[in-house]
Amino acid sequence: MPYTLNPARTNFKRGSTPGLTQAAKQGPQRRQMSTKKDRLFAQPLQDVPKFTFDGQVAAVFPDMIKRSVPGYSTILHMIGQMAERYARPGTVCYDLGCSLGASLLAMRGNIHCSDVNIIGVDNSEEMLERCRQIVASQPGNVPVELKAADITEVSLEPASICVLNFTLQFIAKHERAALLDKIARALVSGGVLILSEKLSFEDTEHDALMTDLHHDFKRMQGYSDLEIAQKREAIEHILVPESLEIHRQRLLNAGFRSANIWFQCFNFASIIAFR
Ligand code: GEK
Repeated sequence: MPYTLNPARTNFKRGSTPGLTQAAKQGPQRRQMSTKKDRLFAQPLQDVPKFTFDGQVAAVFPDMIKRSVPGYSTILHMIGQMAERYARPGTVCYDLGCSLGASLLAMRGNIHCSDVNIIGVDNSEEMLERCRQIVASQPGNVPVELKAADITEVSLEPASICVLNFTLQFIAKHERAALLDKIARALVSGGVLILSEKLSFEDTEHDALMTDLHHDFKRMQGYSDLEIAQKREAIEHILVPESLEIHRQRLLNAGFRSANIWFQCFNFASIIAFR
């Protein structure tokens, strides 16, 4: 069942909402920082379970993604900036694989044109439940609808912006082209896809260096070697990165007129593709 938020309920002035925690009053970034620290892989595990977006992950997700993905906060800010530029009246702005709604909140805070709807889609009920609470606690003028659905199955309305912020990497490789074809068909002329992904590199030496630098980044963020190793094992075959060349070719095949990198830090990058 999709969760539909009544815009009238979320259309309040910043700081004027009774009953919210101080962190909630200070905006999405501040509130998310107040969530639990990610210690999910801190203790030695006999059998490292396969990674899933369950309740435990949802509870620590803002801390986990911020300390695991270099540039994550910058990308969110820039998604807001791009939403301001590319959102069009009479269209939808999609956040596909929205998790706790960080990208859709970045869009909502920066869309100034009228008659725009934001739709967030995620197939983790636990993620979406927290997302619903966070979105309802934040001020905003643009209506937000949250759908519990598989993004490979959901049908898309005419859209000016689609965001896949580190989501495509979790979709089975053989389903990625069909998903991008569907997004390309939904986007209006001049519409954009923002596709952020962990990348692999054909040059094995460079690939190893980027992996090393990423692990250094995680150490600097306070993760231990054990946490890094166990998370890596848990996520193997679940998060499947591909090369920039493969991403670009697939986007061009789907009908995007261009697809170029606008952000990269080590093996994490974001592409902007135009219809
Ligand atoms: C952010 N975009 O913070 N259908 C729907 N959702 C899916 C599917 C699927 N088939 N597969 C995975 N997901 C967010 C971060 S996280 C990235 C996105 C990360 C969802 C999954 O439940 C999770 O919430 C999200 O995609 C990936 O800007 O954890 O590295």
